[in-house]
Amino acid sequence: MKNLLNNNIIETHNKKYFSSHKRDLDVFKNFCLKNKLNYQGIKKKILKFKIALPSWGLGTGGTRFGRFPIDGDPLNIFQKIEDCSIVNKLVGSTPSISPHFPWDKVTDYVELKEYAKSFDLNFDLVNSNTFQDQEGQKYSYKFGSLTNNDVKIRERAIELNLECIRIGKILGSKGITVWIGDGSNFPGQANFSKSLDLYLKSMKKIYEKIPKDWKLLIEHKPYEPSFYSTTINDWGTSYICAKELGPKAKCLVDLGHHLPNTNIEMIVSRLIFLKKLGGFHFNDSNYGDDDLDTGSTNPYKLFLIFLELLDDRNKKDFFNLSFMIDQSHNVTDPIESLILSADEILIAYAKALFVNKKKLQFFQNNNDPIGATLELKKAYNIDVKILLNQVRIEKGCAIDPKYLCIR
Ligand code: PSV
Ligand code: MN
Repeated sequence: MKNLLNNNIIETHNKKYFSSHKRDLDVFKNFCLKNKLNYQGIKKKILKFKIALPSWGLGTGGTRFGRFPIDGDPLNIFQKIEDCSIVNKLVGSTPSISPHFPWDKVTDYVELKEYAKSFDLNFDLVNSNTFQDQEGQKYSYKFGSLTNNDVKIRERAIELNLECIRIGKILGSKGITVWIGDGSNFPGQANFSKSLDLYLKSMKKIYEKIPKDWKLLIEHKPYEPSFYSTTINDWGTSYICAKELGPKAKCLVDLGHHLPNTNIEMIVSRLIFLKKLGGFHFNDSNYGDDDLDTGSTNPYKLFLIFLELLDDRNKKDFFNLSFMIDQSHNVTDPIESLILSADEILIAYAKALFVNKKKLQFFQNNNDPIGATLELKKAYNIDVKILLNQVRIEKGCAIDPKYLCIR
């Protein structure tokens, strides 16, 4: 397997921290024993947990007000794969990459798959971009894609999604995420029902071509680029469409795609209840799709989301969900941001695994809000860092890659 990391960087780093880690691990194991916490069982689940990296997250992000590229920005999908391999070598929980087309278009997809494989990486869900025009594009998406009034433009957008499916099959992907920016910017500009009807008609044509073992994920978002109305604006609309399309269609929750203070954990619970939760785009948000790094501002919410994901109703499906990071790195080195974000996701997951469900249910059944909330805090306040360090050691990764980001 190819390795782009500087010689011995992991070994040197691990040597430095290994003896203190061993001491801390003993203390942590004793703590688990004393408190009847299932250390081995929880470690096993964390070892199994995988997060996909977004190909577009490896380049420096930006806003419409500007972009500040850094040295070493990857120029193409091959270089993005190389950067993903560095992240995964260090953290061990991100073995796949989610490509976006046409951004990541190449001439030979077999070669692309092989290139990823040479770094022990594979391809996660494919994504279609019908929210931007590409150079020389005959039909414009300015007034929408799958819901455009013009049948030729709708057909073009459908065709791009079908092309993504064809590419995804070669890459070994098992699904596609469809996010469209369609909507309107002025009251009266669009007929809401007509847009939704056109969306469903277009999506049915895409759904027909979804392979048996694939999933089609619908991603909702309340606004941007459409600022007055968006066709697939919320989880309810996403659910209605997924239900109408069929069993292979599910809903994807991008954490940033909600209005401020939305109870996202409850949305997660609803979609689990309705058997339509398909996947996640992790990031953090203060206002709305501001693409902050995962867990950077609201780690407790992330923990509450994982708690819902660990609901008994989701037991069978948990590991079939597609977990992915989707954030824009405007002021940081994307590699460092992704390392930290992967860690934050595992921290939230581990803490949620430590919640004593039986006790929680007891407090719930006895109408004891303080008891219930303290039970959550008890788990949330456990320092799971040592456990995650141990997981990384067992995977041959860096004990704590965060320290490599500190200068
Ligand atoms: C839209 O804001 C989004 O979250 C969708 O997932 C896109 O595919 C992605 O960002 C890239 O722009
Ligand atoms: Mn997203």
